[in-house]
Amino acid sequence: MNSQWIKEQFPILNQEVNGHPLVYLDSAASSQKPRAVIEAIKHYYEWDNANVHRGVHTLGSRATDAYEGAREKVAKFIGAKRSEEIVFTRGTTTALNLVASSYGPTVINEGDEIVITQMEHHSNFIPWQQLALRTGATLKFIPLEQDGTVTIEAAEKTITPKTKIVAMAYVSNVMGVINPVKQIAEVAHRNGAVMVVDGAQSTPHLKVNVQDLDCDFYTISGHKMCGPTGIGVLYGKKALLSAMPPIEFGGEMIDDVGLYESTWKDAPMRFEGGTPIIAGAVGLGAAIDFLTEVGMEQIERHEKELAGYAMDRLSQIDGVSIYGPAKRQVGLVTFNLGDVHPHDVATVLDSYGVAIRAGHHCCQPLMRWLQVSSTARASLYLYNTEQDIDRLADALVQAKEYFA
Ligand code: C6P
Repeated sequence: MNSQWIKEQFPILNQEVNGHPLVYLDSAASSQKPRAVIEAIKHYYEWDNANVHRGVHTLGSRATDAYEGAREKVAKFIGAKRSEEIVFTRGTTTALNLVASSYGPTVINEGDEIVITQMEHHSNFIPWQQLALRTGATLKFIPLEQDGTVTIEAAEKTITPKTKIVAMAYVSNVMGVINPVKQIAEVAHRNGAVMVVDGAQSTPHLKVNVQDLDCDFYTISGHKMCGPTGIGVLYGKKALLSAMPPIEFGGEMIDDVGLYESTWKDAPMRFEGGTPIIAGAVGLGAAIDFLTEVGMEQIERHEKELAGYAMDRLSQIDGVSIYGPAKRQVGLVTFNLGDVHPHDVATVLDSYGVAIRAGHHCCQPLMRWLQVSSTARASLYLYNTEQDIDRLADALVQAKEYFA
């Protein structure tokens, strides 16, 4: 990877924060945007802006082509069989809630089981918890190993013929692990359950193929993969999406509206009522072009190497405790510095121009499992370099001295 060229593509990185060149290590919360994405959105608003699927005028057709073109790009990027399996949403949160609210009640009855893990982000936790509460189903957890990983053996023991839904993150936003979702999907299917994969943290960093994973649903947040905020994706197998009822009603999702009854378009349109997030989809399409040009395998390799370097540097600092397995699979390091509150650590780091996240990372059940209330987290992306890690380590040493 040409680090210099990549960094130059992200104008926001070329600035000083608190008198220091910015080091952005909070990409798991939201990634930065390359020039190509910013330009694509600008071009759309300057030349093509109109509503989609409605007007017959030229701008309407251009906007529709751009929007549907983005859907095709997403389908290809994640290896879906066809673009009708791609529903545009606001993000992973909306996508997971759509599955829980629409698909959930069609299969879950009292006594059934929904299986998740304790490492799930609240977006992949609360929708299932609430569905279980509404229906009288049992929420079960695949137990985590000591290092915070999930094993296929543990999944085998938890998933039973009563299980109707298994939901799990492909990549944890705290533990820095890749979960064996392909193998767990196989266990789910053997027991007659569907597999829902939260892809918020995997799609930006790994080459993903939903057909190879054989998951039934898969979710994406555009803003974590160089795209704009407000756009995401629910992938669903065609037969499942077509059998699901819509949960939002309005323009363009209908087939025929009668006085007392109505019928719906097929998926994905039935889930995209109202004016959709057109510029967001265009921006996501541009992000996919950019990531494809750089190469997902290259990005994955670069981040893994950098994560190893970050683990080496941080573990050499006395008083730093790192959570998750010793060997990093993805570019994410979650840690604490002695008993200093992570918000204080993040504030001192910010004064050196280093941006990290501190808090519970929307994973309170996992924090309980780790027996901490919050942590600091440095998360990497394709634009980070070893120098960025050195700056993080140096700032942490300063923070340590400051609090001592
Ligand atoms: N995690 C983080 O800093 P949305 O907000 O809908 O784009 O994504 C939600 C979400 C779902 N699953 C996982 C694994 C996630 O990491 C996230 C978002 C951010 O870790 C913001 S809380």
